Amino acid sequence: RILIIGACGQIGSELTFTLREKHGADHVIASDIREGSASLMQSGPFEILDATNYNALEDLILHYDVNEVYLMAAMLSGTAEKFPMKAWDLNMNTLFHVLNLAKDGKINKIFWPSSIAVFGPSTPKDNTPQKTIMEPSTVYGISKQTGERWCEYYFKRYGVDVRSIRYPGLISYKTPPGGGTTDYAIEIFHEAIKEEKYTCFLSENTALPMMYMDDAINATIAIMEAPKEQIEIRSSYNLGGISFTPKEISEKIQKHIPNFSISYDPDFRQAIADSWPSSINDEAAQNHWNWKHSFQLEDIIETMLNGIKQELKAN
Ligand code: VAH
Repeated sequence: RILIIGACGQIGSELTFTLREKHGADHVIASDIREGSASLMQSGPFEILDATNYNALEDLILHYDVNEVYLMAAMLSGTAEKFPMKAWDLNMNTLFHVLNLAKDGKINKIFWPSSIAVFGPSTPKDNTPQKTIMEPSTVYGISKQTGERWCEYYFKRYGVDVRSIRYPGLISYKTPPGGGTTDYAIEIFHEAIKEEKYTCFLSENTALPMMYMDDAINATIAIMEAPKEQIEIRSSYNLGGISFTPKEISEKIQKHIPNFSISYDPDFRQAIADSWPSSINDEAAQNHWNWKHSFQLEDIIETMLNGIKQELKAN
């Protein structure tokens, strides 16, 4: 069986639905520190789990005969700057627990998300290579860089089959944004529909790597289903997608919502965004496990606007 840790989160919730469709609801155990949406809770087995508690996690793994774990619980960049030690504890100890359970033979495959946040101000910003200088300047980025080192160590030393992707900013309408710096690209759609205006917490020319959630979910499943020998990189794979600025996306939204206006009031997250790349080279993922993203910016805009309007009608 599959266990998803952090199943109520931005990626975790959509991953849960997709894996349940693919493998059957009862094959996928969803878990989180708190309950999720009604649709998630009704879609299959759910367990409240504090994944920093090793014994609770081990009990769940053994009780449900879990052999594959997707560790999607983490504190994201914005919130992690407010609670550095809590972020370190959550992001690192959950990873150590899952890696050690695999080392002890209780799990045989792990997915662990890294992020373009592993890159820092000294990293080349455009078309950032898979292998390059990485001096992350955020708590979240440091935890992801360290996590990548441990994943590679557990693979090389103990043969743990852990696979990882450096996600760019992810955009979706099915779950609310969760404390990320890239989440302006989600908020802007909700505000454009509700208020026809948005105050952006990043400056207008802040280019960041972004991807629609469906592409990210497809990449996650593709890397997990690839034959072991194709996963040549056991730290984490760059995943590129597209790149845009708040100015570019707001101009495209205005084509759909002519009265939409945007203003800019950069906050502490501007420094986080400035430390990250503008675009990512993901040739390694393309070459090793046939990765290819499909959503372009226009597709993202249409999907988000239609999706939010449908959700508003449904509720
Ligand atoms: C964040 N959405 O903003 C996450 C992600 C690359 C950004 O890691 O923290």
